[in-house]
Amino acid sequence: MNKNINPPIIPMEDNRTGLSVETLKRAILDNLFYVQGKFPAIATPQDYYRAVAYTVRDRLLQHWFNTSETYLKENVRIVAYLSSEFLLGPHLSNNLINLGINEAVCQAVTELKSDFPNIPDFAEILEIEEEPGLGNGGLGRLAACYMDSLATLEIPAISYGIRYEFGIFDQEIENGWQKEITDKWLKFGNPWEIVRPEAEVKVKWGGHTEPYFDENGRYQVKWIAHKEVKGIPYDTPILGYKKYTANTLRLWKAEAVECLNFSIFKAGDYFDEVQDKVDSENLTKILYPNDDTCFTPQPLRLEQQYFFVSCSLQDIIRLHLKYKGSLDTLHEKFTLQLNDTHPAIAIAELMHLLVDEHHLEWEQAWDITTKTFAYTNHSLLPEALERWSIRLFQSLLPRHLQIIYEINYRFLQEVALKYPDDRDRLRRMSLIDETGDRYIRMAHLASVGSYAINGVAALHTELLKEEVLQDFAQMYPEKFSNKTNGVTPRRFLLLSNPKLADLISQKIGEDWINNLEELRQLESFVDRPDFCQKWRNIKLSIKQELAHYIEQEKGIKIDPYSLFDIQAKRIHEYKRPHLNVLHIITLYNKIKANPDIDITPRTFIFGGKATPGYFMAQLIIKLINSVADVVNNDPDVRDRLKVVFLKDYNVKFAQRVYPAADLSEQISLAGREASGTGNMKFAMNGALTIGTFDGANIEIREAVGCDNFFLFGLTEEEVYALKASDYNPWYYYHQNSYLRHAIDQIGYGFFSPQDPELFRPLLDNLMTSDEYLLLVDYGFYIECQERVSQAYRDLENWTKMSILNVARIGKFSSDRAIREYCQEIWHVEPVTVEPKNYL
Ligand code: 26Q
Repeated sequence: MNKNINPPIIPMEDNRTGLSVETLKRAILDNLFYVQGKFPAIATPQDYYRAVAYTVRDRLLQHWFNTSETYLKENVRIVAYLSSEFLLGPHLSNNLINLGINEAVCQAVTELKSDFPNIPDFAEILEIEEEPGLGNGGLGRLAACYMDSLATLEIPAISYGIRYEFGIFDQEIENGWQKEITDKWLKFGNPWEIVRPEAEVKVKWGGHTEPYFDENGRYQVKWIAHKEVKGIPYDTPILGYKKYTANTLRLWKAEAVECLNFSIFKAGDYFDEVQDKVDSENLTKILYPNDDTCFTPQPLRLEQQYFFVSCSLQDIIRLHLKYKGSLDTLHEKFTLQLNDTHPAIAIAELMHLLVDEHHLEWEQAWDITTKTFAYTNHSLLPEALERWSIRLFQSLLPRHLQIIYEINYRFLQEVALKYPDDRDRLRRMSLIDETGDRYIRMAHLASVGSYAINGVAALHTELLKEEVLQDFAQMYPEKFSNKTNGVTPRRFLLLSNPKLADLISQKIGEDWINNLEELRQLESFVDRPDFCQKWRNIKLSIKQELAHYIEQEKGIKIDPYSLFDIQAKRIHEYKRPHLNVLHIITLYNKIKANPDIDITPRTFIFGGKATPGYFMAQLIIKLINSVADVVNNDPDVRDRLKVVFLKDYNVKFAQRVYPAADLSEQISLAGREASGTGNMKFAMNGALTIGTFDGANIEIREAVGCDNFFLFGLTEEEVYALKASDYNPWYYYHQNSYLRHAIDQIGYGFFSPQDPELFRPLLDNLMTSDEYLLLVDYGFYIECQERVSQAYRDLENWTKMSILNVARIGKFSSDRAIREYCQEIWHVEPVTVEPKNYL
């Protein structure tokens, strides 16, 4: 008898890497049981989210390890991106599309649902993820878009930042006012990070310095610090779109050093010691909800900056020495990008590490340092520039203060050599501001210590060279360049607007996802009525979804056929949401004066957080909500106007808002918005822009064509000239009866009958200084909005303009921006990572 001794081998996919639907189903249940410790009958939606998240993470781990291994083996040049903020948005959906397993995982969840009905729908699972809100706004989101592009373009990169336990606050609206709630993004843990305690580093503070002579008789300085904390790295993989490259985001958490000091114990200072431990751990507790309009020096913020910078530099040096050899080649193997001045203390820290710890000569250390760093500026407002008092520096970082003095001394000698007898220039360029109390000017430190300096839009870079950094641009013209911002089309089109993305791919294939310029092919479809109809239908269905959401959330019924006019961004006076409000009031008054007036129905949607303590911004939120109450409830309006303020605007929510917009409000005062990136995201989703001659608006208009962009308002030169003359808001007030009416209504309490004086501070501001020239631009804005209303009546033409906006938006991909950084600043090359099986 033929006996079969060996049982047949049934090929089975590995639970953690297999991609078939069957394997994914098994893996989800497996992770639910073995990682979450739950079985289906008792699992919560959160448990299921995590089981799916782990299932997805499992599938990218090999790529991640393999990427690091490839970089080390091939000894490649690496970009290290230093940023105090990373506004990442949810990981799960992004990783699903990057791995190309969205459909398979969706199907796996759906099939599991027939056995276990308590599993949430796939869409609900995606919604459960609490996004890591580790940033305030544009600057933090830019860092996240750039990481996406770096990985997708296969550029060797590592990003460093802070693992804030509490990210940007959650916003509630109570009685029209913003209320801040602590963000608890880590409440259920974070499945995307892996802690690496073995790579901890120590950071010290305070104390004093002592000179000494080393064994070779060389003068050295020792920093005797009095406090020390540990930095523990938490790593998150950042996968490229359909690539095997997974770069690392390394975020540092502060922890107290292990053992208490027993000599202090004996001295009875136990409680002081415990307090010290608590203080250390507080370091990375919270993200400062600050904005870029006004720099307020909070000592803990400087400690945070120094903490993450020191951790990151020590990490880089350790990696470099371990794999790449000696310190004199540091700048060849790494280039360090400073995302604004927040990490600029890195320049002094690298000098400290090279000179004091690794005993390089000053000149050699300075040579390495100035070949290592590059600096991006994000703001022109002089009052937003970071300045830290000498006193604070002396107590926190006494050695770094000495180093900065030394850098300054040598630098000013160079200035004096180049510009003899120009004392004023020396005063202007010094790293130390000595006009009153003495401060360190971080933008000057960054400019002197970096080999490249860039602005984030063409106008911004021009103004940077003419204004805030003029002297530096004269002295080092070769350092300066422009790198207009970009945004990732993966998150902000493919993921956020799947219907439009599908339609586009049906027509032109999928190449646009990695090469956004390909969208230009859509131009040939603008005259095809069936395509235009589909485009319009998609926009309508997304607007219906948002309308449905708004009705559920706020009980406000909105008309999906009305023009969706959206301003969603941080609330700042310079972004002028109150100009938008003046337009709403004007339309309202026109209806009141003539209830049968034929106006284009509009839904005004606002979203955005205001810095706590920034009273004027808080008052603007209250004003929007107060005007909404009046407009939405006045029967004369007959639903032709609706005003909605959507609470808690964040990345997740932004992804839902951009696709629903007909009109994108980009109405900052010319010369104030460095670039803006929301403007790009709206246009990428087919919204038309009403915008000023500011930031990247100018370049967007140039790209999409001036016929497809609603431009209004003063130019930067006109703003400059008007500010130089004696501008009087009253003149404009008296000139325009609609403006007068709207202002008077706000002033006498028409929108706040219970508290007629409520908006007085806002009004006083407008009528005394009107720093952002609302009264001047009001007339241009209203006239332009009238053109928008007329244009929206011709839906066919509007659709064409919408298509052309998308077709011509290619330049604003973060891939283009990153390619420019790679070629013109960093000089790094892509490195292909091949797939590899580790087990
Ligand atoms: C600084 C010191 C202390 C505490 C907080 C801060 C701080 C934090 C965040 C200062 C500034 C920021 C954020 C700035 C920011 O988001 N700027 C925006 O950057 C975008 C990306 O380049 C531009 O598009 C926007 O125009 C710019 O406003």
